[in-house]
Amino acid sequence: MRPPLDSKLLAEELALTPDLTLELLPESASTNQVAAERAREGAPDGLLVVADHQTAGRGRLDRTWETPAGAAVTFSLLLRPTVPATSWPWLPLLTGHTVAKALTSFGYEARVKWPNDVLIDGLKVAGILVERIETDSGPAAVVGVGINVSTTADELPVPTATSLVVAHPDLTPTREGVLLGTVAAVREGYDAWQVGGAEAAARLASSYVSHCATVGQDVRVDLPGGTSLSGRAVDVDSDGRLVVETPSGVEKVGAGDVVHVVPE
Ligand code: BT5
Repeated sequence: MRPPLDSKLLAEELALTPDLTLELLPESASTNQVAAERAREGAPDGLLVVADHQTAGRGRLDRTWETPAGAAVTFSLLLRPTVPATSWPWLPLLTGHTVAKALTSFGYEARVKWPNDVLIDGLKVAGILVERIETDSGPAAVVGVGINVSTTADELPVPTATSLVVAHPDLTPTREGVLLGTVAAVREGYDAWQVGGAEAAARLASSYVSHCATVGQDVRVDLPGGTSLSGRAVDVDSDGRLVVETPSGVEKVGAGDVVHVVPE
């Protein structure tokens, strides 16, 4: 049995960050679901819902996120963005980018697969699900992040997954350290983007593109309805769409329109 998260340590560390409020749950079906409920009840920006064990984690398109008890970091950060609606598609990309940055600061070579999977050695170590929730006080964003920390190779749910311990057994960050470091990176990246206007948006876009594993790759993009397009991913445009050069011309795909992006 793995130890539970150190609630005292988390409370103490987060008390130093006045723009975050911790709700630590020993067990939860989905932190995104809890954060969405809190948003509808009027919870303010900065609520951080953490599950020590998440039992029915959600992915995109009704997919699931599976993590054994005590092995992962699973949290949702409630934000109330004031950026124009056209900038919202950047929020999941920003999250993946800043999670990768946090993991890099711990010593891992983490990269983002467009739009927001975080990879180490080409395998998925973290998944992100950003949901827009309509509330009485305006739209809220629930930024959900799951990171495989001490999950062993046998416990990984799919062959395309990895964990921090599998990727680099010599580095042994704690779940508390990964959680605090990641949340701080997301919050900091978000705050800079949220208040920084066009200049911050351009800086984020160029930093994202230079750290994105997908740009420069030959890919097949699977679209809803069973169709797909193949070509070279060459850029991410100002709306966060992946720009793909196909034999029949340039196509731009938004994250919401994509089922899978597969390297070819
Ligand atoms: C995601 O979806 O990757 C988003 C995952 C978000 C999870 C967080 S945890 C906290 C918060 N609360 C929630 O309920 N969710 C968020 P998607 O891109 O659809 O990828 C899902 C796919 O990843 C699955 O179909 C599996 O193939 C794979 N997968 C499932 N569990 C995984 C894991 N632990 N590690 C790596 N891959 C996994």
